[in-house]
Amino acid sequence: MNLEEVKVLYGRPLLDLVFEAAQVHRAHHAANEMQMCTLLSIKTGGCVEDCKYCSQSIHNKTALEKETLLKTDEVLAQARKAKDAGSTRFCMGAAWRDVKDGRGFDRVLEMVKGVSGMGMEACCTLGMLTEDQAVKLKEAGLTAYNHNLDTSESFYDKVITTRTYAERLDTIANVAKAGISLCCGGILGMGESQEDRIALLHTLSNLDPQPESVPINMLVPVAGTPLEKAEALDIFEWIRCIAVARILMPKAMVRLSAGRLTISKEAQALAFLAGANAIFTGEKLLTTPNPESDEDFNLLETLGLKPRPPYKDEKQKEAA
Ligand code: SAM
Ligand code: DTB
Ligand code: SF4
Repeated sequence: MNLEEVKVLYGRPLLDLVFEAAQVHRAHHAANEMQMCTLLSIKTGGCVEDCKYCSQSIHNKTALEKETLLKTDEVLAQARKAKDAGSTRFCMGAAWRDVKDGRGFDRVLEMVKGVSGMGMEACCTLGMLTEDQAVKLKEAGLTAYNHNLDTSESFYDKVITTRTYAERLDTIANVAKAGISLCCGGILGMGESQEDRIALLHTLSNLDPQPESVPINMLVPVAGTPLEKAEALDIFEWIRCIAVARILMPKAMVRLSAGRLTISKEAQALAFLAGANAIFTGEKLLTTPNPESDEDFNLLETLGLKPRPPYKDEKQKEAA
């Protein structure tokens, strides 16, 4: 769809949108399946980028303690715990601007091998990536790489000045060239306009190929960041974005990412109806808290949602 068409779609009555999104969702996915993923920060803080929302940037005066790259054993022990708690995808995040070849990257490759060897889908988010590095990650068994556009191209420089939108798109292209699934989304509630949200959804849906996974983050306002006092986004605007993402990207996993802790169960249920079909479980995201696992399991049980098995897409392709 072109930008004008996305604008018209976005402006439709909310319940019409939710209804259409639910139909699209049911046509392309098992509607009562939810993908459960767990995040781990494998290298925390001290990041040179100036992302205005982030607890991990050296430009922001947050209370976060910096940590060096975790040991492989420690990461694999956490992955095992996540698996035992029902997660089927494990996502490892590093507060890096870009990946540097050498010992650190070699260790990440070991982690990816270990996680995929456990039968879990392995995902990484490590900052900018060259094509060669993407190929190495693919060979190590990586399922998906997360690299977000974060917001519209025109709002982007109000949020980040140390790397460009074009650089983000280059990394996204390198991931696609290596044959890794792309996980790419954005953050809502950073003070962007509705036009910015529309432009972000338009750009995401026109990526070729479309992302396999679209994380929708609601800003977690972190004390000491420039966005600490950002006005909270109306929850129905969040639902609207989820419905539009589902309609524009029918095959993607639409992932409720940061911000669920402050979103009511009822609003999350409406988001699931509007096509969201993946969540992060576990007490922590990367550096900020997430809902308690028990609460998530109770909600899924109440709604009759079942965990999605790992590697489902690949198995379906093999069987076809
Ligand atoms: N350093 C890498 C990068 O930026 O590409 C990977 C980790 S970074 C923390 C991954 C994503 O988390 C960001 O692109 C952003 O969309 C999201 N994120 C970070 N802090 C957030 C916050 N306070 N609220 C919502 N989303 C956030
Ligand atoms: C994404 O889009 N959201 C996740 C994942 N990709 C890596 C990270 C959310 C981070 C929230 C802030 C924090 O915990 O530091
Ligand atoms: Fe660094 Fe990623 Fe945080 Fe930006 S979002 S400051 S790149 S860790």
